Formats: sequence, C-alpha cells, structure tokens
Amino acid sequence: MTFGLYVPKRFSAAIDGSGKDSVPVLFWLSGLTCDDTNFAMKAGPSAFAAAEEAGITICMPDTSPRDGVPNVDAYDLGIGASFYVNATEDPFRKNYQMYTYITEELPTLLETNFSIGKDGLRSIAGHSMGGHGALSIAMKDPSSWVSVSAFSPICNPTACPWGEKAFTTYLGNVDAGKAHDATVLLSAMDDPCFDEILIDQGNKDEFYPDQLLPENLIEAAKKSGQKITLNMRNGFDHSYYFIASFIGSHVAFHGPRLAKKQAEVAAWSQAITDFSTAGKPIKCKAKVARAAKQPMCDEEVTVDPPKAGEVRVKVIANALCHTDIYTLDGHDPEGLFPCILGHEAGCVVESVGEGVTSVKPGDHVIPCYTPQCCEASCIFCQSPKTNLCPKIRSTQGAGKMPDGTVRFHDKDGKPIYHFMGCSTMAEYTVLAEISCAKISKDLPLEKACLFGCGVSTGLGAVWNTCKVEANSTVAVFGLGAVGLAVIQGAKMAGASRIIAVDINPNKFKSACDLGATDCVDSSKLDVPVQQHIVSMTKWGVDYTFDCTGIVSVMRAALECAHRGWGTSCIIGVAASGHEISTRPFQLVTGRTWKGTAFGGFKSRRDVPKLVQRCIEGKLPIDHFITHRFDGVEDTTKAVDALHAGACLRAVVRY
Ligand code: NAD
Ligand code: AHE
Ligand code: ZN
Repeated sequence: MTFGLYVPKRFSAAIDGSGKDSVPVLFWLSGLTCDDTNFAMKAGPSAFAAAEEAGITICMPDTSPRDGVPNVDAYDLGIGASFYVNATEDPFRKNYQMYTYITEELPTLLETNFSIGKDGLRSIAGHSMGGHGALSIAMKDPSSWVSVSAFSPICNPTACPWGEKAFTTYLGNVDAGKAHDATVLLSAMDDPCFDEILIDQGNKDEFYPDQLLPENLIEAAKKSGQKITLNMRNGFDHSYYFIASFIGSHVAFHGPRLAKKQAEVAAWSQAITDFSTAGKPIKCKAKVARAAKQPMCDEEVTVDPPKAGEVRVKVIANALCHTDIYTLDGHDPEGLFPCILGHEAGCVVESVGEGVTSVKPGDHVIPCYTPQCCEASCIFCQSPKTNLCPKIRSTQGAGKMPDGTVRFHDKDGKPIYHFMGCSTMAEYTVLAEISCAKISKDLPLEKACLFGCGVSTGLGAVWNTCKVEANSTVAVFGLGAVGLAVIQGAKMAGASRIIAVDINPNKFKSACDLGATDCVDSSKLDVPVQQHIVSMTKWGVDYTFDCTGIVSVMRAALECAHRGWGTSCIIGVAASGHEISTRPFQLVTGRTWKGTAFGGFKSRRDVPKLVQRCIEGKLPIDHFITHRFDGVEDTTKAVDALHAGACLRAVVRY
C-alpha cells in the first residue's frame, strides 16, 4: 500500500524516528476512484499551506489495495472503492482489510518510523467514500481520534445504492454494514463522542442527497446531542475544486484540537519535577467506590505521607481490569466500601517512608497486588514454586496498609479503604515498598501499566504456572486481555494448536492475529463446549485456561483437558459463593486442575524483566490498548467501554 505524507518544515527534523517529540497528524481518506495522489495534486496547495500554519502533518493513504485484487468493472467497487472496511467475503477477504490498515497498520508505521501520531495525536477527515470512512472509523473508536471532519460524506451507506452494493459484496449483506455506518453508529450513542463534527456539502453535488444523506446523520445526532456543523455550500459540486476551496477551514478546525491534545500530553509528562509535597498530605482527585453496584464518585481525597516501609506514588496511567468491575459489582467476598479501586497502573515515586531503600523519588514503578518481601524467613519468597508472598496479605485483604491503618481520607476526614494494596484510581496512592516493582523509564507508563495485572497474568499462566511446552495443544476460554495474553504466551511457547473460545465472536480476529488456530463461539453450539472440543481433538487438549471467572466455564475447561495428562488452569476470579465442581472421575483419569495468581510471576523480580523484553521489541503489547482516556474522572468511560464488550484494556492517563 502506498500513502502520501505532507510534513510541515518545522517537523522535518522531528520525524527522524528518535521518538522524543510526537508530531500531530491529520489522516485524509479519499473517495471513490481516487488513489493516494489525487488530494495532494488537486487540493494539496491550499491544504499544505494550512498545514504549515496549523503545524500538523497530513497522511494520505490509498483508497484500496492495488495488487492481487479482483478486477471488478465498476468505479464504485474493487480498486479505488474499499469503503474502508475489512472485507469478510471472497474474493476480497484476503486483501481488502482497509479498516485495520487505517486504524492499526498505518498509525503504527507512522509512530515507529516518524514519531507521527504518537500519544493519540491523530485526527481524521475525508471526502465522499472517504468521508464515510472518516466518520465511521472515528465513531467506532472515538478515544483514538482527536477530531473528525468530512466533505460530501456518504453519511448513511446502508441506505444508499453505493453502500448497499459495497456492503453486500464485501460483507455479504447490507445489515453487516451497519457496524460501519456513521448514521447507525451515531443513533446508538447516548452521549456526544466529539466536541463538534464539521461537514461541508455542496448543494450542486450530483450525488446529493440520494447517495450522501447528511440530513440522516443530523437527525441521528439529536439523541446524543452530538454537535455537527453542516455547511451547505451554495453552487459547489462533488469535485476537488470544492475540497480545495474549503480544505483550509478543515485543517484550521483540526489544528487547535490537536494542539490542545498536545498540550495535555506535554502536561501529562511522566516526570515529577516537584518533590516539595514530600512529608505533607496531598489533596488530589480520585474515583471513590462508595457502595457495591453503584457508580463510582469523583471526589477530592487526602493522601497521607508514606509511613515506614511505604512509598507514595503519582499515578500516571491506570488500566481497567475485570477484577475492578467484579469488586465494584459486589461479587468480591473481600469487597469493602468506601474504597478506591484500581490495580493495573504505571507510577512515579513522589516520596518514600523511613527505611525504604529499593526505590527513590522519580523512579518508575508498577504497583503489585502480589507483593514480594524477599525475606530469608519467607518460605514463599524463598520457594521457586510460588509467587504468593503472604507478608501483608491479611491487612491488604482488609483494605489497610501493613500497620492496619489507611492513607486515604475523604473531604470530611472519613477513612477510605485501600484495594488490593494498590488503589490506583486516585492521582496519588500509597504502596508498601514490597509492592513496588521498579522498572526502566524507557517504556511509556501508559503501556508499562499493562504489566501490572492482566497481560502478565495471562503470559505467566502459560510460562510459569503450566510451563506449556512446544507443540502442545491449548484451549483458552474468554478472550479478554487475560485470555489473549494466554494465546500470545502459548504462541511464543510454540503451541501447535490454540483453540479460542468466547461467546462474543468480535473477539476472534484479535485471537487469530495473536496465534489462535481455531475459534469456537460456545453460545452457538448445540452440545456442551467441552464435548465439542473433545470431538475436535479426539482426547482433548494438553492445556486449558479459564479466563472468564465463570464456574461452569471452569468445569468445561477441565473436562476438555486431555485424558491422562491434561492440565486446566483457572485464572478467572469467581463471584463470592460460586464454587467449582466436576466428577472426581475427571481427575482420576489423569487431568489436573490448578490456578494462578498474577501468572505465578514473582512481582518485583519479574515485572522489570517483562518491561525490558517489551522495550527490546520481544514482547509487543500495544494491541491490548483498545481505549485511551484522559483524567481520573474518565475512568467511568473506561468502565462503560469494558461493559460494552469491545474493550481489552482501557488506559486512563491522569
Ligand atoms: P474481560 O471481561 O475483558 O474478558 C472476559 C471474556 O470472557 C470476554 O471476552 C467475554 O466475552 C468472555 N466470556 C464471558 N462469558 C463467557 C463464556 N460463558 N464462555 C466463554 N467466554 C466468555 O476480563 P479480563 O480482564 O480479561 O479478565 C478475565 C478474568 O480473569 C476475570 O475473571 C478477572 O477477574 C480474572 N483475572 C484474574 C487474575 C489472576 O491473577 N488470577 C488476573 C487478572 C484477571
Ligand atoms: N478477593 C477475592 C480474590 C480475588 C482474586 O483471586 N484475586 C487474584 C488477582 S485478580 C487480579 O485481577 C489474586 O491474585 N488472588 C490471590 C490473592 O491472594 O488474592 C476473594 O475471593 O476473596
Ligand atoms: Zn487485574
């Protein structure tokens, strides 16, 4: 695939890939019959002048693959007409993966080679089919795009001839196109996803209204209150002359929004420069869970200084794990309220208590809910068999610091419980020194935070708890971040067959990208899933993993483990009162049932190594971050994203 890239003079030095500065970019998606050159040739002069002014780069991808694709004798299908979707139907399925190209491949390429678009500094715009692409791509994942605008966009493709033809051909039917239809996506939203959407439409456009239908989008916006500025331009048609006439105002629309984001990113810098807070209580923002099954509250809390053996940290990024929801929903027998949840974070040390030697102010640390005291007298830390250091487990389970008191108080001075020894849904938190894994500063904390729980747990369950050998067969139940990390770990361990099981088929693409060989939608089976997997494999698989927390799934996972030697590993956390059961015969006939906490990793020893492997490019994790939000108050959006089912990890930066 070829693409055009316009880089304003001021950035010519910055795009050397050194990665220090992030350069903002506007993706321009062209329309039917165009390629990666039309826009530059016909609207480039005014667009690029505006880009120099606004200080943004412009990326102009092609409109479809050109090689190895079926030649269709139609201007609105095939070459130059990809509709920016991932085709599921032959003969297009193999090459027409434009959605992934625009949302993953091209952004990664620009970030890694030119530091363009890093830190989410990306906006998107387009014309006609490209307008449809820009609107639908932005609405499918608003947290990955700063702003969106369009020229004569195809706003409701499932209701116009162009869209009907394309979706039928690429996706098998028009209905499947609803997932890529801006009007349909917008009509399902309760809240606006952007401060404003800008659209220009010529009233002399021969495709208006029948193919473009902007009024349908305006109508759909009423429900969520999404602001859309639709400029009807008198006398203008569907041409590049139209685009060239107004592209300046679109670049000027995106420029300030990207600049605002850039300022947020700069302000968010990972460094603490001011250590004058040491020894004093800090007032900061936090999400307080006041009661089970209740939305968390935005509150100002006081975080006391660290006592002996404790460390106070500034939380830079926190990712949401299913276990936070599990406790918030009242399923955790150890759940205590009011408390501050959160346990998968990247932090910077602000100050340390008496006697702390392993970390110092300014260090980057990952909070670990499975601490590691490393004391000679600790039979758990001294044993290679486990990572379950019990040193502070009882006070941790009681929502307290090791001395039995708390460091959080609300505005009325009332105590707030800690959670899992972490409580990272606050801008500052206090940890036991033995719960701090000191890591390299070379991995941005908004990525490193993932090693605080889900990803490490999945990888460790394969590498440490089960020690999966090469050529093993594996089945993974539940394809959230934990399940996908199991698949990634099994693939890296050389597993020959990896069966991915979920009730949400949208998870299958990521599973296959990471190495799954078979996908099973257990909600569509007419036999028990364990029976189905045994029928696929004759005697079952060597290793199975439950990553759902559902006891019936844990049973199914055990019962399709291989006769004679299969091992089933429980990772999921079950709700209080839920117990597992199976016929003892299942174990008598050679199966083993086991479980893992944090993947068996000894936290302070192993987390830094995982981070180092990631820095060296040997352990990619970017694919786990599906959502990004800014500000502790936006943790609510992360919870909504996880509930919506399309989220692996939502990272919230404070
Ligand atoms: P998640 O919610 O992102 O993923 C769960 C997945 O399970 C989803 O894809 C969902 O569609 C799928 N699922 C639901 N019901 C299913 C069923 N009946 N059959 C198959 N799939 C089904 O959660 P996550 O963050 O990946 O965490 C997974 C589990 O692991 C949770 O229970 C979490 O509490 C637990 N966890 C345990 C540890 C540990 O140390 N043991 C660490 C992290 C998470
Ligand atoms: N509080 C629950 C136990 C929850 C649980 O099993 N937690 C896991 C980590 S989940 C991370 O997302 C764990 O590490 N357990 C070991 C431990 O010591 O808690 C209950 O059932 O009481
Ligand atoms: Zn977790």
